[in-house]
Amino acid sequence: MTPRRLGRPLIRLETVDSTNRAAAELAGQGAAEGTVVVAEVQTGGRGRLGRSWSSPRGGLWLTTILRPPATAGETVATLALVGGVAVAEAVGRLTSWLDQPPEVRVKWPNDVHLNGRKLAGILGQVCPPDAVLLGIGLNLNVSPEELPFDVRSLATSLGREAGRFMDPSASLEVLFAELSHWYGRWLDEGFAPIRRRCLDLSATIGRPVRVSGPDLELEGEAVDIMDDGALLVRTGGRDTVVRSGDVSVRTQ
Ligand code: BT5
Repeated sequence: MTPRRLGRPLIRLETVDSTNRAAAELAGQGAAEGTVVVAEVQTGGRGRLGRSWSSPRGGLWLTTILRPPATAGETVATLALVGGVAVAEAVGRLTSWLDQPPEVRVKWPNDVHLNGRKLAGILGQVCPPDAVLLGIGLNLNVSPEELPFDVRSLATSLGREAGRFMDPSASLEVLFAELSHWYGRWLDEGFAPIRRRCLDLSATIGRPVRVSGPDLELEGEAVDIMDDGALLVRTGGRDTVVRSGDVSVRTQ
């Protein structure tokens, strides 16, 4: 396997509207694969589908420029899961010293949850002609009180769950090591190993879920993650392939 080191060069900004927007500009100027933009504060952090991402001081807000061999829809979907697995593995390493490490889960299509609350979100975007921007927002030392009221009760931070201040530079290094590892595997072996790890770490597989997407609403059981990163949901005897949308686990 060819080792690939993501996270160099590292461009540190104090305040920016969105690291994905800043990275798009750099990618357009030919920035190399692995270049990362990281900001202390984002004033216009973006989520999916036009949603916003709250980015006060204390979080890791960053975008990595990737130049994969293709930039089709499934590339972005599977790379978002590469990001999810890498974040989850990094969080696992950063909390392994605790007597009772928090439960880390990947929640399809682009979240990482810690003890049932949203810790991180991933935003994969194609940047024509040949780049993919992998945005990661991780609440490192953000206290939920600093987040908007409607987000607060659903979110958590690593510092809060670990019960101590998390060192940003050390945390970034662990995150880049995991991202480099899982992106390298994605390039060399395809999505299969990431899919397997996603299934192990999944918050949804085998659980009753509600899916709301741009063009569908359904309830069923999440049964699998497909080769192209889609989620398979079973309702009665019927399977539906879900390519985008939000999934919530139903409590019965
Ligand atoms: C995401 O979107 O979860 C992807 C978020 C990606 C953010 C990173 S930060 C660096 C890079 N630059 C950017 O501009 N973006 C990326 P989505 O699945 O659409 O979730 C958005 C929803 O998450 C919002 O509507 C809120 O409900 C919730 N949310 C917003 N800020 C949050 C936070 N800090 N922590 C937890 N949940 C949050």
